[in-house]
Amino acid sequence: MFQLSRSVAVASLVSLLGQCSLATAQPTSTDAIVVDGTTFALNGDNVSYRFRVDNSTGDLLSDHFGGSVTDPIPTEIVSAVNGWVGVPGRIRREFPDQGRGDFRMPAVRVRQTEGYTVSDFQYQSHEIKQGKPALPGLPSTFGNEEDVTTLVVHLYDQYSDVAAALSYSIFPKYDAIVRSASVTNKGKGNITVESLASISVDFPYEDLDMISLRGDWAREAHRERRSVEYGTQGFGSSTGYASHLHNPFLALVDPATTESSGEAWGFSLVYSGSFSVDVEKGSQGFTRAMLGFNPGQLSWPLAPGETLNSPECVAVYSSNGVGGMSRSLHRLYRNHLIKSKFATDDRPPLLNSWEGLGFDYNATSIYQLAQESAELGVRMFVLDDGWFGDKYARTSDTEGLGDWVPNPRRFPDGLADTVNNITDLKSGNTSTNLRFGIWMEPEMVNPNSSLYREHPDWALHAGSYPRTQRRNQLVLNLALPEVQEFVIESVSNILNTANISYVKWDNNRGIHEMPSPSTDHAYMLGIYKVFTNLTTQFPDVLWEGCASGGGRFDPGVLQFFPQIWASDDTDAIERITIQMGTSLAYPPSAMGAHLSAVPNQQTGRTLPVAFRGHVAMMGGSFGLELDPATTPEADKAALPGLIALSEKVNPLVLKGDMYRLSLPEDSDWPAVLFISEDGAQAVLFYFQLNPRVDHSIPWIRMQGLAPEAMYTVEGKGTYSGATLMNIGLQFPFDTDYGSKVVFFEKQ
Ligand SMILES: *[C@@H]1O[C@H](CO)[C@@H](O)[C@H](O)[C@H]1NC(C)=O
Ligand SMILES: *[C@@H]1O[C@H](CO)[C@@H](O)[C@H](O)[C@H]1NC(C)=O
Ligand SMILES: *[C@@H]1O[C@H](CO)[C@@H](O)[C@H](O)[C@H]1NC(C)=O
Ligand SMILES: *[C@@H]1O[C@H](CO)[C@@H](O)[C@H](O)[C@H]1NC(C)=O
Ligand SMILES: *[C@@H]1O[C@H](CO)[C@@H](O)[C@H](O)[C@H]1NC(C)=O
Ligand SMILES: *[C@@H]1O[C@H](CO)[C@@H](O)[C@H](O)[C@H]1NC(C)=O
Ligand SMILES: *[C@@H]1O[C@H](CO)[C@@H](O)[C@H](O)[C@H]1NC(C)=O
Ligand SMILES: *[C@@H]1O[C@H](CO)[C@@H](O)[C@H](O)[C@H]1NC(C)=O
Ligand SMILES: CC(=O)N[C@H]1CO[C@H](CO)[C@@H](O)[C@@H]1O
Repeated sequence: MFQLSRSVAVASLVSLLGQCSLATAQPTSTDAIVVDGTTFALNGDNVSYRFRVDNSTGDLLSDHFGGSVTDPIPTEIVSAVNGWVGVPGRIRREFPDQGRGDFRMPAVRVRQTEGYTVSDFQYQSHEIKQGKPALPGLPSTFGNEEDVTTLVVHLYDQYSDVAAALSYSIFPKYDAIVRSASVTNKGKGNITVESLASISVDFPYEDLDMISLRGDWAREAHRERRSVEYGTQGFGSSTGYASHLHNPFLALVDPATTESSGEAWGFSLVYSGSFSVDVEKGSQGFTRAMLGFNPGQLSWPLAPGETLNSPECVAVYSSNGVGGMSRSLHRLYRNHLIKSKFATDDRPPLLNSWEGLGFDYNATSIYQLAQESAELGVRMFVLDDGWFGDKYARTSDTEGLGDWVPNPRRFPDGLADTVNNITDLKSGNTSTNLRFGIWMEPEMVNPNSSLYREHPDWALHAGSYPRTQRRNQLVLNLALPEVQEFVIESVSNILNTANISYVKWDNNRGIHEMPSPSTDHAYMLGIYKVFTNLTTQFPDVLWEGCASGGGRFDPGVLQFFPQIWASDDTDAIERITIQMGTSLAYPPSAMGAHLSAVPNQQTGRTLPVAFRGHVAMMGGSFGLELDPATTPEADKAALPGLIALSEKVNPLVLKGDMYRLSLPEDSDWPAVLFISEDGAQAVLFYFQLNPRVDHSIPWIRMQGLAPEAMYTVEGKGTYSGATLMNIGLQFPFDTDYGSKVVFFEKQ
């Protein structure tokens, strides 16, 4: 029998239990990191994150993550212990461990040498570092001493001699806190880390909605909003990659939060492998949110002295709705995640050979296609799949992957000869040379290849279980140093043989059989090593990530590759949803988006060429996916103008702030406004999805403009920001699938 719960002040709880002191010390400064004894505050321009040590237990307790609070905060009152849930299950914790009365999901689970999974991590010390140290072997946000400050809290489990460290970095201008965790075996026996979250936040709120991005191949990043219910709910990936199925991103929002108002917390995991996102509303009414490794694919062995570092998770807070949350993430990622020199550099409009020629070409027909592309005004020609393999020539998807030598029959004079001829072509009517890009899929192997004949053990497998093929291919085990070397060498060789300015790095299947669960993370450490090597060796190459479309669209990849192909679905209507969804977490600069031939290869739909072009130019990397020789004349005639327009909007898309004015899931008239960093220019993208007969012409209201400033709107006149935001503008459409691109100039 239990007494009914009742609330007691901390003081009486302490006397009741004789063990639990929750009194708070009180930092009051607005410095980025304020420490008072063992009470910690991280302060951004508009965010505070506060936590403290419970001196009697050594546990780290959460106080606040939300709007700015720089004053002393009220002492927390904790409900008395009645029933089964112990004190650890009634408080908000920073690093919940397992086995001592907190029945919610643990952020860490260590199988100790003796086999049990209890642990007790207690505060030991802390340190503050100006700037932000890199995370060993893993991608991470970066910044100098003015941008970011880091607090590291060291914890120790004295019963098992296991140490943990929690790293908190604050980027004050972005209202972003970046968290990671590590576990070190300080004992004499082997232990296994069974789960480790990068971040775990306990919110004192019972009513929250969660927003995530779900999908599948060719329909990535569909926004899903649901209310957080009692118990656990979550999603993740066990594919070995971030995957199309769920993106490593979570937003928690107040149920009343909209695109432009209300509180929103965004969490984005800087990792490209299997992951787990869990949200749990516990019996006490708190909501725990956790992102990190997928515990089903970790079991990471730690010998004495070894450490496991979690990836880092970025957490941003905004009181300006989901849009405000996205813009914080966009700015942070543009300035402090993407390392490429092309992060905010104009991207060359390109033409990719795939939809035009597929596997069926030779040096002559490729050169011809490049010539036709150059005439249209593109700045880069990309040779897609089909150019490599000798004994097992890549002329279909049944062979050749792994044999990274140019096909001598298709390129009898060598690849360099073709590249030289193509880069001698002039783009459009300009004197600028065409650039050349190439497609590769370096992590894969076809059993029909010389590589596989020589090294069958390099493919991922589990003992004698059959090696499941997808698209006739297997995945190389990037956890092996010899495979890392092989990939570095294969790609370097190709890049050294010809003047190649761009690489599209594809990856067309998930991981099935693995030698052990920990291979999942070991693979990631391996591939990050390869990415680091190649992007350091070839900093002038523009790298684009791709994995059957958006199968690896994550912040880990963005560290190395400034752009990622958002989806194999190039249907412009589908793309509005996919690109707007992707923009929840990722800057538009990061999205590859192409105008493709009609009827669309995936949906069979035929859309006007302008509509296709306008949707594609909302992505940072614009291109064409068609064969000019078979493109209808009227469409072809429109292409030079659309390419030129894409170059005009590109700087705003790459560096501007994005406002999603209306969403395709809510409205027949989705719209996006990009505003330059200095606010001097803006460009509106406005679409009509379905034709409307005899319907009033809707008013589209802007956001993010200066109310007092005057703006000249192309073709409309000059209006104040207040008028444009509070009343808006009308744009009639006189055809099916209408689209408008409208420039604004601030006076
Ligand atoms: C907890 O311990 C730290 C370090 O000994 C001390 O600075 C701090 O004042 C203590 N806090 C409380 C609330 O007793
Ligand atoms: C710990 O693991 C290593 C490597 O797996 C093994 O060689 C060693 O014998 C193990 N040590 C103990 C004490 O079990
Ligand atoms: C290249 O292909 C075209 C058409 O597919 C063909 O006419 C031509 O003879 C081929 N050229 C070479 C060198 O194989
Ligand atoms: C190897 O390639 C041939 C075609 O050259 C194909 O028929 C066969 O299915 C391929 N084998 C595998 C294992 O993909
Ligand atoms: C490249 O140009 C040279 C010189 O004009 C020519 O001999 C060669 O055939 C061309 N190669 C290709 C693949 O177009
Ligand atoms: C090049 O100039 C010609 C003649 O003025 C024009 O028809 C064509 O569209 C131009 N090409 C591009 C890519 O601008
Ligand atoms: C490589 O091609 C680019 C674009 O055509 C050109 O600007 C550059 O000079 C070329 N570099 C070399 C070494 O030929
Ligand atoms: C890349 O890897 C190669 C092969 O291991 C090595 O020789 C080279 O030094 C590495 N380069 C960088 C920049 O890491
Ligand atoms: C949206 C919001 O509250 N913005 C504020 C963030 O903090 C800066 C500096 O403290 C203010 O100027 C903004 O108004």
